[in-house]
Amino acid sequence: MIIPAVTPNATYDFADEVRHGLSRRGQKELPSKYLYDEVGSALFEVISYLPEYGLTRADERLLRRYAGEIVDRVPAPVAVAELGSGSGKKTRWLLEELCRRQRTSYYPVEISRSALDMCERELRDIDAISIVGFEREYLDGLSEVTTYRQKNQRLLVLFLGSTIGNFDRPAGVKFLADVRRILDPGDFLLLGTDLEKPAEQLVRAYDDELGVTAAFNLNLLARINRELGANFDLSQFAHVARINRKARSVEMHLESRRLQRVKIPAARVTIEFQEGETIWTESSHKYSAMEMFKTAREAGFRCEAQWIDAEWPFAENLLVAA
Ligand code: AVI
Repeated sequence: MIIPAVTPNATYDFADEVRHGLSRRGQKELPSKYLYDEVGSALFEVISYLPEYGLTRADERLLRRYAGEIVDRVPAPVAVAELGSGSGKKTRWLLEELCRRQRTSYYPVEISRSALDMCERELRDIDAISIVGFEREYLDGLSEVTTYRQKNQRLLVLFLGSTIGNFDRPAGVKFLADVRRILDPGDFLLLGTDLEKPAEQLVRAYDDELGVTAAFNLNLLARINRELGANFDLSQFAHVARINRKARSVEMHLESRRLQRVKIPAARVTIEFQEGETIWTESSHKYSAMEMFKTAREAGFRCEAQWIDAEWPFAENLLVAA
């Protein structure tokens, strides 16, 4: 079952954020959450298979290998909420392990309806599972999930795939603290974080040879054309992946190849781009393994255990609400 979005004004919000992000003085920006429409979600799924981008496979390897250990640390009865479930494929390992021990309610929370549908199709064959998806922003969805939990049930919240890395560091801590406020003491958060790696490896991961990440990034302009009636000429923008050493992140930008003007009727603006000017569309922050212990404390959690992938440095951190 899927609880659909309650916001009838989704197109209006998109137009508003596009106008706001592109009319700024200085660096133009678009929120990375808009990368994930139906086409973007499908392209991200392809990215997860690219040899250059090992993040999703590392995440899945850890969950497959340590599902038993992770579940051992979370006393039953437990319900599972997942923030940004994506296709749900890597969550299967944890859910199967849990469902062998108890009947399990699983609550994926996603703003992308197509990802929720994909996730439900992927996981509904697991024995002893019930799935209720929420088409919501993460925190709104999680608050609603808590109204479904039974009295003695703990909540295990999954925030996998290093999606936390798409927030800047202070915003990441704030987000975790907001999650903590929704939870009860003793609830769990399993948090996936991509670890630091050499710059060249990161640039290759975010600017792959086949151009899938470039298409993923450019699709944001195509989406603005489709949904807001804009006239972006995609051939006049180039995908760029850059390292930001100070922020310890990789940034994705779309760089204008020439001086040009773009009309976005539903956002009631015309935007001028200088040659070489960029739109910043996403940051992926990378972490040290130790830093999560401190970050967890700052947000009101305790990091109880950590599992690290040897092939592609990535950590699964099990946090307990203090
Ligand atoms: C979803 N998120 C954690 C991915 C990342 O690595 O930041 C999105 C992505 N962007 C480009 N490639 C993948």
